[in-house]
Amino acid sequence: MKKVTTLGQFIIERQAEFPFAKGELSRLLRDIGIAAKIVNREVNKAGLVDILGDEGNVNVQGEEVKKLDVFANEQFISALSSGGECCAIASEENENIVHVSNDVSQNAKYVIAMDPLDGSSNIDVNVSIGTIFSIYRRISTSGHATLEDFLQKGTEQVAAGYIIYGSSTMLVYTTGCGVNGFTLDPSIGEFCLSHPNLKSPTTGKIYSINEGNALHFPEGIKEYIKYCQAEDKATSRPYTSRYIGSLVADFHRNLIKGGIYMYPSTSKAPNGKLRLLYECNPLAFIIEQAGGAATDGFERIMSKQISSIHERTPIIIGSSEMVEQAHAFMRIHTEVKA
Ligand code: P6P
Repeated sequence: MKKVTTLGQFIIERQAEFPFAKGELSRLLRDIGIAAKIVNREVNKAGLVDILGDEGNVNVQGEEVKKLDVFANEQFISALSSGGECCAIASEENENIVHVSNDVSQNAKYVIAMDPLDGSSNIDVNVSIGTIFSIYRRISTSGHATLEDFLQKGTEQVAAGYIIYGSSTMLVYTTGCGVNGFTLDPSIGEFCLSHPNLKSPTTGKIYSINEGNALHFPEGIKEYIKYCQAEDKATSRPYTSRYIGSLVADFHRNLIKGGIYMYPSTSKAPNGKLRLLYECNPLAFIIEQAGGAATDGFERIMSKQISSIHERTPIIIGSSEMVEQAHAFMRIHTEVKA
């Protein structure tokens, strides 16, 4: 009988990894795990109760808000607020920072940026969706958290992770000491260590991009896609095109199997679509810890200066050799243009 390590046991065993925390970060990760289980329960029965369909509102991004988005946002904010380790939250669902007002949390050391339910347009068609989170140590020393607490480079993250609500529900996170994956065992209601010290293959045969936007891609991306599609047995090409349209699902598959996900700038979206603070930076932290890479086509995602909490960025993320190959095409075609 293999030893089962729950998320809680693992966090305690690895406590020493958090040089600054006396247990606060551990409790923060515990609070996220609790909210994830509650959201998972609703996601799994979304088709059975009237929680599907549009809330009738639109979120700050101008996108239709599904009831499950609202529910997930509320659950994570509630769990993080009551846990007492987080003083403020930036969420895709909220235009401004959400300050945790209870006395305990006022002086908490950490702030969290999150996309509570990414890929929500897939909820009604039973496609995997996910939660993405990023944890920073606050810079401000007292009172309410400030925007500056959130506008830190991705290199300043103390932890990052995602939950994927798929054929099974997994929580994958890093604190900068490698990546570990936990699968929810519904029979005991615990996330159990299933993917210790996750490493991503240095290369792969899968490329993920919405080719419906192909006319508007930068030349370098167009040329890289042609490279992926060319016949070359020595490099296992043509690669396979896999695009679910749910970032966490596409990212997780590529993390495990090897592959590359691209959401480049287009003429319609000059800064791409995905959010730097609570989508790209946390996934960049994970992929780098797993041996992969994440850039905006020119610079490392985690080194980018950030100027607003909902700022978008182009992203190329996945197996290191594939990201480098895409970069080479971007460099050639940018130099040519320049
Ligand atoms: P498009 C979902 O809305 C999302 O934010 C990501 O989960 C997904 O990868 C991307 O947008 C899909 O965008 O423009 O290809 O539909």
